[in-house]
Amino acid sequence: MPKSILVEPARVLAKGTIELSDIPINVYEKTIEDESSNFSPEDLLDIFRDMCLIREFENTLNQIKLEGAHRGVTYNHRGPAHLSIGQEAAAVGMAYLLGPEDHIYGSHRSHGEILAKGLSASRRMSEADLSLVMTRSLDGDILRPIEKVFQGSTLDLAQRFIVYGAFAEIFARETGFNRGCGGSMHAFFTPLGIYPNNAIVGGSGSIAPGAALFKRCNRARGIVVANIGDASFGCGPVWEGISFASMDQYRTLWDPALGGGLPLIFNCMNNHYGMGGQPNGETMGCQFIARIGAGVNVEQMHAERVNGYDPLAVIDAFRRKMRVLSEGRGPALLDTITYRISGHSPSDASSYRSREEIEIWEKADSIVTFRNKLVDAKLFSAGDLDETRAAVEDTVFEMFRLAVDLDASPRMSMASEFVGEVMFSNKKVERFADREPELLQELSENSRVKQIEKKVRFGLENGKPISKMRAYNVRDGIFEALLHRFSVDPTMVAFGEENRDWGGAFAVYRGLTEALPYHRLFNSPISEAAIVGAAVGYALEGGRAVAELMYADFMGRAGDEIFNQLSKWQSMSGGEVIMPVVLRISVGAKYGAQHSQDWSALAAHIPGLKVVYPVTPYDAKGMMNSALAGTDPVVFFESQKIYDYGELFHEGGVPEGYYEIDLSEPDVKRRGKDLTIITFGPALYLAIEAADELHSTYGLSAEVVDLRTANPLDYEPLVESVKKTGKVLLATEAAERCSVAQNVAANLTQLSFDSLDAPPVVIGSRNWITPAAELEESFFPQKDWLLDAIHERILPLPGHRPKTRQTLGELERRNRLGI
Ligand SMILES: Cc1ncc(C[n+]2csc(CCOP(=O)(O)OP(=O)(O)O)c2C)c(N)n1
Ligand SMILES: [Mg+2]
Repeated sequence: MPKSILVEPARVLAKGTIELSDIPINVYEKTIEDESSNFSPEDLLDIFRDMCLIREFENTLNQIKLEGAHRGVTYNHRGPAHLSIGQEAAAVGMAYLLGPEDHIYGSHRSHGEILAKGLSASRRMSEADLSLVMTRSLDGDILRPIEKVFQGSTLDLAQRFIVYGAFAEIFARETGFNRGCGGSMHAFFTPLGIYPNNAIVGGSGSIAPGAALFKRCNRARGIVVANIGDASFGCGPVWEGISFASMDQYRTLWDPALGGGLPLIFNCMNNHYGMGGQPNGETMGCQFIARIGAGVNVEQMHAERVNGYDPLAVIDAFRRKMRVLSEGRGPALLDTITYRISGHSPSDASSYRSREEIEIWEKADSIVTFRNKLVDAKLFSAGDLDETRAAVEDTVFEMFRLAVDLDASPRMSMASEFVGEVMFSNKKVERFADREPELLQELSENSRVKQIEKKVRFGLENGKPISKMRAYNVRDGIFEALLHRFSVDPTMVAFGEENRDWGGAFAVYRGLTEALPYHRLFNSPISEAAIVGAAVGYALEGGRAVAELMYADFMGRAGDEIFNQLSKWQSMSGGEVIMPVVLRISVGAKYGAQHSQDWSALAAHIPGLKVVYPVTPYDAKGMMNSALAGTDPVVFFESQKIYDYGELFHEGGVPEGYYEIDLSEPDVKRRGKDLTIITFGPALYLAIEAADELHSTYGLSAEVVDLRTANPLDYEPLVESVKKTGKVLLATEAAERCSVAQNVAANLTQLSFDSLDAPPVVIGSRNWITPAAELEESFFPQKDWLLDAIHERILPLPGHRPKTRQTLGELERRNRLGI
């Protein structure tokens, strides 16, 4: 059933004005006395202590970066340290109300947020739970060195655990939160609700909405906070994330029982600077980040500016925004004003700001101001607070000393393959939750299921292809695999552009609209970065996501999300998180230069992605089944040319039941002995045509091997084939230069050198733009190109007269010209 949001001329053409409401600016004006019902003196002391702890943590790093020593302990920290001295009140205020079920995502400058969140979450946990977190995390490796130097209460131990885990991570120790695989800009620790911090400015802006989506779709407790800088509001993915997070459908079309708008706060840590550029007055035009809310939705994202130099003002704002989120009226936007007294990094000479400016903010120091407030309110004496501060500084120092000690806190050995081992999780998970998957109908009632039932699951009858109407095709294979997993894993969701009523960009999802509630299959905004980013956030939270990009050509729009986020969080977590995302990417043709490129090589080049390209219904179903049962990010390329192809290779056709195909295995599609043709993508069908002609005209039998996958890739079947034939041609529809086929050719040259009669030859598309549909034959490889290349460079074909230029001279010429 299509949704019904009627578009009426009378309404959309009616005269009027858009009314905006006032955006509050620094409205908090309560005194400590006014807040007495919200905070006990101990609570206020905790806030003070946490701010001091963060300041000392950052001071320590500043000292060792600038002077190579702190309190007599020398240390050379080679990596970065983006410090947040001055931003402590904003961090502590942000975290104060959050428990372990509330999840924060952050930026490259998030040490303070991590510490504040860890401390706040630990205070909100039972001793037993907190102990479990510490003893179980990394098999106790973080805790063990601390226990050797400290015995005390669980909460005091937790304080040390948080400081030590963060220091050790920054110093690349095995005992760090992420075994040193994350480092300063990426440290995180999910058991306390501290999710990835991102060295890509604004990176969390597209990921956090997916985390909040998980909370809604799975009715999980807690909220999500995206802590991002003021300059990050210039980033496209941040705007896309905001747009994804504020879609009307959460409240208009989704089951109200899910809770409405996303429980997400975009919290701008507004320190007034990028590195040296100033969003306010120079690089942006909004003057107030809070103003952005006015352009987003009717509720203006409940945006407001908050005094982030007063922790209580920030807590007050969070309390009010959290109420808004709990009413299903999220997302919210906070413009939390703060100031970075430290440089962007310790080497920053602050050439972009005056000494006077820094001094004014130093005078307004939030820690001193808060201390004086507590003293003025007669809650604590100055002496008490100074003692508290000194004690916490000592604790930070002890943990620093422990973290730099190579015996207590070793680094991973250089010879270790650990990083390699955590690139992929390689697990299988049937379902990520035990509840019944939500479906709108019995699957046997589904129109698409019924339609497929009538199809013929093998594409040949008496050796001849059957009609496209009757043949079970590639689309059906992908559909069946998806439907299976939707019916098994209740956490599984799919989204992308035109995914619902339209049936997915190329009708793979047709029928799913009837079967799935809105929140399991929905249309996203045209925001490729947010689509992939949200899938990443969703998976980090513990669910399975399928995201779709309409064309490979749009990968650029989601470049960071594919190349830096989807691919890297498993390994940057030190193997602590998994990334069960399937990113379906359709490869086009006939649509010219910006809609017809095969960019599989871009994905294959990036460590941390599995990259597959099945081109038969049997392979599509089996490989999608594997991708959807696994825990790794799989970029799943699909060719638009062959969506409606029947199964021509797998005898017996495509099984009705469930089966998996190993994602690393190439497949011999036709046996032969004289020559191997290796294909990637739909070039398989071209290779079959060429093999037919080699046989009929030249009496040669070619073995055709379909790679099916670019990474991981088991070379053994390829090496075996080449051992037999001694000759190999590779064919791909991707532009030839730096293609997956070129990489395989290079490796085969090494692996099969002794078997080869000639170097492997790669035939791909020209290194041009894809021309108009009518001219595509000059661009995509054709049968003659393959035959001519074999003749010129591998095995002279008796009597063959080349129709195209495939000589070595031509290869050189093209490369010289760069085309
Ligand atoms: C995508 C991207 N562009 C540029 C950079 C380099 N860079 C690192 S921090 C930074 C400024 C970020 O400013 P803001 O978002 O306000 O955060 P702040 O540093 O002030 O905390 C820049 C440009 C980056 N890391 N990522
Ligand atoms: Mg900034």
